[in-house]
Amino acid sequence: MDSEATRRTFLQGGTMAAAGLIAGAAPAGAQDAPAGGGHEGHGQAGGGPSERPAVGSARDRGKLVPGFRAAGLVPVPVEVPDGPPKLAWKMVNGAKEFHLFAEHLKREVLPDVWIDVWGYNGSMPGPMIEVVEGDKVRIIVHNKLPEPTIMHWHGIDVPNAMDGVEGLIQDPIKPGGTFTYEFTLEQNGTFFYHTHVAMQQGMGMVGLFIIHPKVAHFPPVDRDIALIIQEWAILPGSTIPNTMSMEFNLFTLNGRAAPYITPMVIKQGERVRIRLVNFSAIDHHPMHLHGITFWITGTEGGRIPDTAWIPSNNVLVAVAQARDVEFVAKNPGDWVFHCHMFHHMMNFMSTMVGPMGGHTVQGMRAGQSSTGGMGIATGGSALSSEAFGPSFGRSMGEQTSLDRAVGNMSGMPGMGSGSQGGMPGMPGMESASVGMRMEDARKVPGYPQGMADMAAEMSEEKLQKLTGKREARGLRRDWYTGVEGLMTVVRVLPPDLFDAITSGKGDVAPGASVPGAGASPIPAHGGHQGHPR
Ligand SMILES: [Cu+2]
Repeated sequence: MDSEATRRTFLQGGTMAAAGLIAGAAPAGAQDAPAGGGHEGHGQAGGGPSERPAVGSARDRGKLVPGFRAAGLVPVPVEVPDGPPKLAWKMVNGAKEFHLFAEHLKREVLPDVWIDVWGYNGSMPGPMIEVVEGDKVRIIVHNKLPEPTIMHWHGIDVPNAMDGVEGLIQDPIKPGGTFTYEFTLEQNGTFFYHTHVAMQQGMGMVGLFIIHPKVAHFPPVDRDIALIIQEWAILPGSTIPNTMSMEFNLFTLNGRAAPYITPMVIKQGERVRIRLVNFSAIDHHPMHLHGITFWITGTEGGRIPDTAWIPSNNVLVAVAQARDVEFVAKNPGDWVFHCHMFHHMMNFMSTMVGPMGGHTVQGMRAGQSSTGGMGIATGGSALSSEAFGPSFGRSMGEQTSLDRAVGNMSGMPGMGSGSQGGMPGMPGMESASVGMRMEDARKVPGYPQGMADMAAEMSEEKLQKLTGKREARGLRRDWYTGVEGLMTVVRVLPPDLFDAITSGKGDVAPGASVPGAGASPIPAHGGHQGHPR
């Protein structure tokens, strides 16, 4: 089948199906409408303008629909948002020779928030090794850490002596020492390298190892993007991950937490592959894409035959797994792509809005009773002065304080309508969300559900680091207030807007990339005007 024709038909069919949906849509607020209402008009046999491609067909949800690139070519290089350049190699004695240096470094996970990690060649995650099936590789690992380390090639079918398990296979690489790994690659897919020392993994010692086929898989993708998921316990007042913790308060993609993760800027109509690697200690991450159905096309075992692909918009990536997903970016807009675990959609998640008392300055209160230590409220609402946050157990209450208790989005207490910086319990203060007096709002069970967050205290300098990126041009002004934790943005842009944004030239109005929404309103709260577009 002619691929260009397929693509055209698919895009056209998609538009018409969307129009059909709008025509047949149920009215707003129709929660109690009879089942089946509002769904006629698409997907019916017999043709018609609103017909969707048949389930199981090549065009089904864009399954085998190429983007702009012709089939039969070499694969496109993999992009690693926020990652370092891929690892350079030299051809030496018939092998691509790489050098990896294991070392301590600092990583800026959020604007001006630096944590101490271990990685490779000055970066965490380490630089991507990107090679081609059939390559012979020689990777020399240098240990610049003060303790022994080792290297494992996750998912790659290496000879046993190259497998990198200390004791079982080889001696660990001593501090100051090196070890040479050498093997030939006889597979393709999304793999990764990592230390096999468990606690070192928790310090960040991982990197991508992408093996391309010699000819791109069909349908060819225009964009191939890789993301490593990690989780961290950065306890109050510390910059060093607590690798013993089994609770985590910071989640990163390629070593950055949202909203500092760089959005993916896609031209409408491109076929996109996103490769996900989960290098978390104990958590799976259900990665959910809004607005676009993708196909799950690969695992850490390589390519899945297309007969076994699964359509989804949520791919569960368990610990140590890789998942490749592919989609045709036909639906324009700014779409979040995020872990759907509630606690992973925040940074420095705290106990329930707990007035933790600014312990980042004063230190965590120790020696509490079990009631106080667990943060059990005995005196009224969650915002009462008696309700201290927990001092041990699940507490991670970084960034929380009495003065700025909550504010995960505009309209939460502590943010918006001039209430910023106010004390939530202050008599007469209004809740910005409903115009209710705070003492009345506090009577609503469960209120408030906001968590302290980074956005609430962003300085202009920090905002510049988020919004000053070329990839952020044309986003709504307050975009970062809804993009937190393990979350990034897939920006699907019509070609003219794509060109305007990626060129970096001229003005792009805030909100231009949200079709139909119009320009961003003037921000209601001060301090955010004038930040770059
Ligand atoms: Cu998660």
